[in-house]
Amino acid sequence: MKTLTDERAKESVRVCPDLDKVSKGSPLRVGVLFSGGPAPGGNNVVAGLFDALHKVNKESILIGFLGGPSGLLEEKFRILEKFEIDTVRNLGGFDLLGTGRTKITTEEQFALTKAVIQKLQLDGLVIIGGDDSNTNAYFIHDYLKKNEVKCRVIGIPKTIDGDLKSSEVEISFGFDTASKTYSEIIGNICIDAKSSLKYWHFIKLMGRTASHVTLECALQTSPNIALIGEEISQKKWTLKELVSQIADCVEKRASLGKNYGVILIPEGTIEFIPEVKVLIKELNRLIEEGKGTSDLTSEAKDCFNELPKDIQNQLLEDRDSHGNVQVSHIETEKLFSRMVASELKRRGSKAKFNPVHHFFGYEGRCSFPSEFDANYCYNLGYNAIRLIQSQKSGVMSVIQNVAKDVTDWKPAFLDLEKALVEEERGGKIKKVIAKSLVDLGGPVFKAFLEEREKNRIEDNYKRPGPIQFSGPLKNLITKTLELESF
Ligand code: FBP
Repeated sequence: MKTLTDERAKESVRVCPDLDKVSKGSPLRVGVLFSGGPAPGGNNVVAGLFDALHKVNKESILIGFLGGPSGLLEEKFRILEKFEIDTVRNLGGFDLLGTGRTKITTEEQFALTKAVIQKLQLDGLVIIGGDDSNTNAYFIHDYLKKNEVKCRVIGIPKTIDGDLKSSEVEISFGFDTASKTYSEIIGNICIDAKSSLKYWHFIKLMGRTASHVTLECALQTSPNIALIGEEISQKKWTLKELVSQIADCVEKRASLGKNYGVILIPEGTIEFIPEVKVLIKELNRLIEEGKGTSDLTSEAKDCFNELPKDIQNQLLEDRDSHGNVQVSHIETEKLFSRMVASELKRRGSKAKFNPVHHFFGYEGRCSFPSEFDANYCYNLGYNAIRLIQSQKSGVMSVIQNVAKDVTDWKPAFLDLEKALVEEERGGKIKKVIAKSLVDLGGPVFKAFLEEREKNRIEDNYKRPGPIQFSGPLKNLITKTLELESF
């Protein structure tokens, strides 16, 4: 029986004209690893690497490290063969190799990395990851350079969060597919809300810090409310103020006979609310020092005590490898709906309020990559080999002009050292690649503002439908990329 999966894997991708010119040369040995959360298109980066390597020389070898950066440290790897890559082309998932969040930071880890690279005689190492992983790529490059190891280190911009971008890097891969995947489901929920007429849908969306995914989904679907973390931070809206804004909308709609609605909440919201931000910062420090909530300052304690018990417990859960709260584990959608219910009760409101909760995150990270991500990722991988061939190291593989047709795409690179800025991390000043947050003066947020007020009251819901792989709409790009590029 034919399956969509098998058929999709057989489809060809498009390479931009400048990349077709990979020159023949001696065989190369290149290692690759995934780092951080999965994002649709990773397999096509690997396929691009593999095909370009074999175009350089049929004897070239691509080595995949298993389980993320720890695979490199622990020498867990596999030589990748054409037959297995052919089964995953154009398909989502990082399961070909697995991924992980280990960071290579200590002298011992750098020395181990160097030893493994030398043992495997690698000409190049490709790190497919987000801002932290690309920061790590720079420091691995720096260590190898100082130790005169001739292995080129190349980063690939990955994250569904869309926060690894700049004037040089127009978009991270995975954002296009993930936001379209969520938008399809949100659009369906909007229409269900308008059909069933009785539910308020509180939808939390992934995006560790930045609200790009929520903003894109809001433009695609026109929900009644979409919170944008960056705006909350700029306007210093408190939790109470936000709850009050939502309760106002619920009451206003109820007065028009609409006891339903849809609200989008970026998972990072919690860390943008000023008093919760202070609380989280204090909790992070206390947890690191092995202390408890009794040591919170009175301001932080007040905020903590206002939160429902389960949210309090979630805030006390284990931190990620960078010492951060794992925002994807905090049920912000429930926090808001409960506080709105209490606020409506406090006001003696007659509005009928039946909340339903959703979290869309993991289900968007391994979906079939859109036509955009499939092509983009393949070109990023292909370009990485060209960069290794031209002796570039400590750079990110970049493809520019991507809002246009593939024939107009331009391969380039970003010097990672130039992208580093100093930031406080875990109480220390560190050089990192900064996350790109939503620009409140930018065209995307402005487009959102144009619709915001009327969407609160009117039902302007849009349903973008599923991602298309053929036909006239297969090359649709995100509104974010469209608005930022023209
Ligand atoms: P990356 O930045 O590594 O691409 O990961 C992004 C992300 O999907 C966030 O949206 C989310 O908060 C986080 O990963 C979840 O991480 P985990 O997979 O460790 O639960």
